[in-house]
Amino acid sequence: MSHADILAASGLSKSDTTGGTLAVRTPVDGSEIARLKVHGAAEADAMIARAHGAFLAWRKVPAPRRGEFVRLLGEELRRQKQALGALVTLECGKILQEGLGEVQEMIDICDFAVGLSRQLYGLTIASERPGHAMRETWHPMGVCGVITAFNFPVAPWCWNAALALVCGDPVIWKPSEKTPLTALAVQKICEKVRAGFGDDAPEGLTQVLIGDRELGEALTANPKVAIVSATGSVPMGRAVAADMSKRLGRTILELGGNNAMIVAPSADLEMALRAIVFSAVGTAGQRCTSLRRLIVQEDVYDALMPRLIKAYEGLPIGDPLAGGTLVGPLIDSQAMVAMDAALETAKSQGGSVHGGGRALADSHPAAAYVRPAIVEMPSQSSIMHRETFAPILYVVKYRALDDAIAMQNAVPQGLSSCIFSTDVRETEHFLSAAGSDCGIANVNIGPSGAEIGGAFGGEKETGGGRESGSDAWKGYMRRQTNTINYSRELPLAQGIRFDI
Ligand code: UN1
Repeated sequence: MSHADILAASGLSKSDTTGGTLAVRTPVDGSEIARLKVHGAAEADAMIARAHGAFLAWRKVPAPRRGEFVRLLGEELRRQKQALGALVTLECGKILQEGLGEVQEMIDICDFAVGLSRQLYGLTIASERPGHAMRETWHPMGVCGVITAFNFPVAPWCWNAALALVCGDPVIWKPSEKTPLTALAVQKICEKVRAGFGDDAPEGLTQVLIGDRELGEALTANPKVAIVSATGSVPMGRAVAADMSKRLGRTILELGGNNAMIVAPSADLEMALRAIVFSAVGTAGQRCTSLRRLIVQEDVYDALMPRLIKAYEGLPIGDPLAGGTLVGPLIDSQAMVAMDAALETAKSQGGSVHGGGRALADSHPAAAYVRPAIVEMPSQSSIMHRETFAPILYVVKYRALDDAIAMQNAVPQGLSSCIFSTDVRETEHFLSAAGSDCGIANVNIGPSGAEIGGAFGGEKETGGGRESGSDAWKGYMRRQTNTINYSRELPLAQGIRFDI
């Protein structure tokens, strides 16, 4: 399929993709595939006003009916999975299997949200006063702004949007400037669903803002945007948090990760090997959950490392749309420069590098294909405390498990983590309060590739937000405590007497 065919198959017309100033390039070969019109701050404010109007109507639509909208969205995504998955691959460079996986993640969270639309449960609470009842109810919160990153151009929008929509909140999406086409294609799907839904799905229920960070600032500045959920870099998250805190708005932040795997002496090394390779080189090391640090017990180090280095040497690097490719390109040449710089720093800190460097330079001179790198480090030096969005896997040895856990927790980020061990004492210790400090802690699987059923997010510089499954929906609603007096008396709480 040509690049133009992929655009057409995902419902984008010539007029959608031409005539603007924002150049969109595909990392597959570096060529320009679209020029999009960008929005300005005034248009952002108009969208917010429209979304707020939509909120006033949508909050009164019964939640299961709102769930029906998300059910239809999931159905349409099922129909368009192939086309949208290919567009994800074309626009961000992840291999087609992962592009399709991302759309599946959207479908999964839609299914989850449909069930949730009948389970937005509150509580009944025992009152200390006779003839009184207490309860806790959950109400729609307001407009939800969603800022997403290039590496997962569609799934994180859907984790937020599917929940926000059943919770009664319209959504304004500001995608990365590097991946706006997938957002436009998804918006077309939403509009199609809305057109077939009925009058109770208001105009402005879902909207897309195309442009740079100024538009993100339009969302954070406007008090009509009740929630801003942002996925991306730590500096971006700090800026969002600072702006939102000025007006005490709500944020959901999912920022950097610096995820580790501990390989213990009892580990099944064959399984560990497969998990390491998928989680370190999948999406060319550009997942926030990518494996970046491998902490290997010294007794199994020599059994594991030669096999790992050999597996890396055989990795098929190439066109992510072609079957058989496991490593696609980085998003752009800046990412390649950052990877080279990190490898140089690692060497200067005593690292010994296997792999790395540019690949396919002759056939794809305008793209950023790289060979994934393994770096054996003498200790966890400063470069290992940084998240470089590239396929670099740092490896260090440990002797005692507590040292490995301390090393794992010593970085500023706290998203995902895992241990490979068949010793239940070790695995339970790793999952205990004294173990991993991350939002995600796994046993005998890698740190990436989470299912939607669990809450997704992490601590420290990762931002503390939780999206997707479990009770993450509470982040999109406001909690109300109700006390109802059905007696003929007016007793005060805490036994206070106030007789007039
Ligand atoms: C991201 O990289 O921003 O757990 C999200 C995973 C995916 C989501 C990654 N389900 O790797």
